[in-house]
Amino acid sequence: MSSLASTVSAAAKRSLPGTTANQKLSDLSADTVDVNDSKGLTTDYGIKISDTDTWLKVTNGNTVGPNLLEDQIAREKIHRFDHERIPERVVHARGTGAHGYFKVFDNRASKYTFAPVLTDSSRVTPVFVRFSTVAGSRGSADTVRDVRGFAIKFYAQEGNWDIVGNDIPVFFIQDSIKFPDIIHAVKPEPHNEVPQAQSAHNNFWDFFNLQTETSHMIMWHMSDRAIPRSYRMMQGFGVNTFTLVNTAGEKHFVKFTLVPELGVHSLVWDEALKLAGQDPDFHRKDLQEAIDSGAPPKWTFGIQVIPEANEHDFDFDILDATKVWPEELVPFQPIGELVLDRNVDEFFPETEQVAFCTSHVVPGIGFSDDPLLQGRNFSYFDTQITRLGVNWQELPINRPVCPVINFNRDGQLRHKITKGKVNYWPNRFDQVQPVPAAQGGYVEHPTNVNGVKARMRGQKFAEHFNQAQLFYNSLTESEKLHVVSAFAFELDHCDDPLVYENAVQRINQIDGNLARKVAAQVGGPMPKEPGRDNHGMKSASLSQFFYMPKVPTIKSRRIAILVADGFDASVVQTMQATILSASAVPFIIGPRRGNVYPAGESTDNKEKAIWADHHFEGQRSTMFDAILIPSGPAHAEYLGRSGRVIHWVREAFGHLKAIGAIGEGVKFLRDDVQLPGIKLASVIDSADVTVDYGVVTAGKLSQPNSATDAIQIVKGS
Ligand code: HDE
Repeated sequence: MSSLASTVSAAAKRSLPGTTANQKLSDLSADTVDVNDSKGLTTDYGIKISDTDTWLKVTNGNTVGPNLLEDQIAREKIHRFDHERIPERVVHARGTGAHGYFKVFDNRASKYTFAPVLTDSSRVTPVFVRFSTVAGSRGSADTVRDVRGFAIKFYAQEGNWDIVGNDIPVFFIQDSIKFPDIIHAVKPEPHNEVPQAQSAHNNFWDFFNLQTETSHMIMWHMSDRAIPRSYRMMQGFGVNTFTLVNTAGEKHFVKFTLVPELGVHSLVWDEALKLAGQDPDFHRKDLQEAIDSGAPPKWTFGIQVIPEANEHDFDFDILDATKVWPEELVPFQPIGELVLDRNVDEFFPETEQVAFCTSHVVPGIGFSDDPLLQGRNFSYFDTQITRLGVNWQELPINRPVCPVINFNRDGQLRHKITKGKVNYWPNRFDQVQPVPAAQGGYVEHPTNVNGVKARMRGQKFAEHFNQAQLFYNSLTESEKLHVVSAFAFELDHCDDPLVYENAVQRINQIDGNLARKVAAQVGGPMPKEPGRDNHGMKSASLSQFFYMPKVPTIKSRRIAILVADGFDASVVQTMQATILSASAVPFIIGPRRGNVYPAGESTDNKEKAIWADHHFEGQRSTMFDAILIPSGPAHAEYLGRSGRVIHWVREAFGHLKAIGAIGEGVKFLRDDVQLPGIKLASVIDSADVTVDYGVVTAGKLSQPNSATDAIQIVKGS
């Protein structure tokens, strides 16, 4: 057995750590090698390598001559390196992924579909999910203002089913033929390839001005939805209208939606901007850390369903991807849950090579005449050929867990070897497999189609503003303020007056007040009258506050405890224990990475020291969800002398984060940080807790190791 083969089988035998085993993971393990199992370095063709550091040369003992082309080992190494890159995705190039599973609660969806993946509760369907931004290149930052991709591959027993969704329920355009235009407009401008991963530039806003169907989506794009706190805290939407068919042959239109267990949360814009430089991998690391630390993200999976006969009952076209189906009209029905519980072993073969296609559906699920979906069904299949080659469906991450057999053959990098004398159908061996399936095959729902060929859109597609207003009206006041600031930021980055002046006019067609607030900042002409009346209607589920978990939770949140030598050990221990008991993650931030000593302990007493995970200059408040400052006179005095630590706390306050302090920590807040207008506990013996604007303070914990005060502090309640 070659050394490669032996390492493959050793990896295949090893159970995969920290995860629920599933059929897809076992399937992948057959192709997984572990460098730790290797018996030594080899070439790609299996011979052992004794020297990987020096190219073969000519020498006379004293001097060394030129490299020899003969060195097949060196040539192979360089040649493989030269060809490591493949084209990045033309959109959604920046992303990250994880494995998990999907399970339905019961068979409640069988009213609508016979697809077992949606109706059989005894099944656990393996999934792979890839999250992404849209506009940026593969190496761009995670926290930019953008739509987020939420693509799911379900490895079902009947074949792969892909939902290639986003975190926003609508899209910019109605007809897929406009996709190259909107993407060219948002991507870096052609003359200078600027800006990277930004919609804040002339071309994007020029397109918005001229293509009014973008009105609804632009409102979502300017909202907090476009700067999520975490991939784990986003909704997921299939966006397009699909169909479901039940055993009686009845057809329903359907939209697929996922709701995160942790609620929908966002960064604030200043934080997102800073994180893009301070930690460009913020979302990627967040997902990986949560899974590794045993906090697997979970979503409720639900459907909105409209019977075929009711297709035309709405004042919008249900096949128009720039429209939501308001939940007041079409309720959200939860049917299952999706959990991500395993990180990838290697990014490239899994996350980079995974390929999703909207045309991948299983029996019981079908398409609609949604003109965006119809074009997508062509595009995804097509684009994989540029990226991965024609045999991309054979790649381990893409292949289904059910049998695949057919007469598709050959092409570059074909892996599979199929036995048999014929590769066509019908053939003289007509009882030989693979014959077309007698049952269980994919059958299109018989749908009557007649008419003349024409380049046109449905009549109701002509309305572009009602739902843009509906979305804006449904936001809370703070969400609305963020929309104003987002427009103002973006248009400030457009230097062509034609662009920002026209943009103000276009916003005025959505909402007059909004347009005036934006105009006041960006220098556009101040509109005198609204461009159209606002209908005033709202839909509760459009605001992200609608998704606050019923029981508030800090699960998986990152909480920084700022310490310097002389901190109060019992307070810090209580804080740490309380954070962990709430399934959140405490980090000690100190003057140095290493031991920090509590009050009364000398540097000789290492057992009493606490280990600081990071130092104040090494991290920033942006990377944490809340900040705690324990008591301890010397420690608080040190914090008060450090401009960086004061900035940590002021910045966290500016980003609306919970801040908690005890004893001398409160004194530090009052005298050094000087939070304006905030009520703080007076730093005396009192255990009373003062809460003001997310700042929670107390003179001391109410009793030794009191957990309740600390819980209140970490929750910022
Ligand atoms: Fe995509 N889109 N898209 N898109 N899209 C791609 O396919 C396309 C649209 C979405 O993590 C590409 O494999 C067209 C809507 C995600 O690998 C490409 C149209 C939605 C991903 C493509 C749309 C999406 C893509 C590029 C308009 C939300 C990343 C690489 C008709 C429902 C998937 C690839 C991943 C990727 C085409 C519009 C989501 C070029 C033509 C609407 C999440 O095929």
